[in-house]
Amino acid sequence: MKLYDAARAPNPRRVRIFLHEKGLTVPSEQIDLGAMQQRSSAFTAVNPLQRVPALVLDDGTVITESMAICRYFEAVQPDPSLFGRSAKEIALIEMWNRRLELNLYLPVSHVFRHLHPAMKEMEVPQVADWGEANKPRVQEFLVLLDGELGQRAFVAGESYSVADITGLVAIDFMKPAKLAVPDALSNVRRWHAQISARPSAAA
Ligand SMILES: N[C@@H](CCC(=O)N[C@@H](CS)C(=O)NCC(=O)O)C(=O)O
Repeated sequence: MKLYDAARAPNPRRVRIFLHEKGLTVPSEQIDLGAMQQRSSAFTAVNPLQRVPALVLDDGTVITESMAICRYFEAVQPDPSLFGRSAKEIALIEMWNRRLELNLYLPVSHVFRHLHPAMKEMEVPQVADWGEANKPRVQEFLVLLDGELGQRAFVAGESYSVADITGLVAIDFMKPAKLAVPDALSNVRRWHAQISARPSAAA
């Protein structure tokens, strides 16, 4: 088995945090996104979409998409559960993970990819207006999230889940995107501090 990883990129970090929470270690190979190694013919043969992470199983099966990789490991090792156990837990974790991906992670990523000079080569064409258009979307969703986090300890309930991993990575991705969580959103700040203190956050 081999995990194609990229040390500073947010999606591979979701998988690394997930593996750490599960207590799993997987052999990995770094893909240097700065050097555009994801576009090499060797890596394109692994993932024609030229994105990391990618997991290659011992039988040669390739799994891409961070959440598909996490689901694979959840099935291989169910404890601790990060996608939920009861029908209600599973649905709520899925709902919050999707909400965080679509309404926080993606807008932050559009801001970063369309406005940061370092992304000029990777994001073609860079559309500055699209980057700017996503800034208020980030702030609007954070306000909603702050209200939700006033009612419970973690995004999807009283237990840490994969939705918290997506949330942590999305909030940390705001820094290179030159975005910040407003001081007034104290529930988001408390939750972020709490999940950042878990050893897995350093993965
Ligand atoms: N939907 C994919 C997205 C993967 C993705 O966009 N990965 C980024 C790094 S965070 C990447 O490989 N970017 C390279 C590029 O844009 O050329 C997932 O969830 O894993």
